[in-house]
Amino acid sequence: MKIIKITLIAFAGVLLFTACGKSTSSSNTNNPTSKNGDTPVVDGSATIASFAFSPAVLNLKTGGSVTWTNKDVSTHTVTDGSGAFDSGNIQQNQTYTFKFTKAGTYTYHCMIHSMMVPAKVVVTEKNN
Ligand SMILES: [Cu+2]
Repeated sequence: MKIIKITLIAFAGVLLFTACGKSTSSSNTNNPTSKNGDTPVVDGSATIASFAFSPAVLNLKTGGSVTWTNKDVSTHTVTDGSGAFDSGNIQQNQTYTFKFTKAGTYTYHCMIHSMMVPAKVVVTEKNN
């Protein structure tokens, strides 16, 4: 009887482990790598390459600037959805820099390519 119980517990353990493993890997897929991690930076940089903004989320402190570099042959723009900033056309290897003085979440996109996935700059107060 004792052996059966142990076997059942071990089996349940394997099931739990499998479930945990699955949920961990799926959450990784939903959260693409962020070069800057979760720690807000004073000044940040981002790239536009292969029709994608990277990192997808950039954490910044107020007063900090972000410089975007276009690594594609194609022209792109860095355009905030609520009009806070708009780079205009950025040619290959050109950069655009914007200084963020107000805290908030800025979701930006490319005006030329509607299929490009929007990215975010999350700005928090410097004193926090
Ligand atoms: Cu574009």
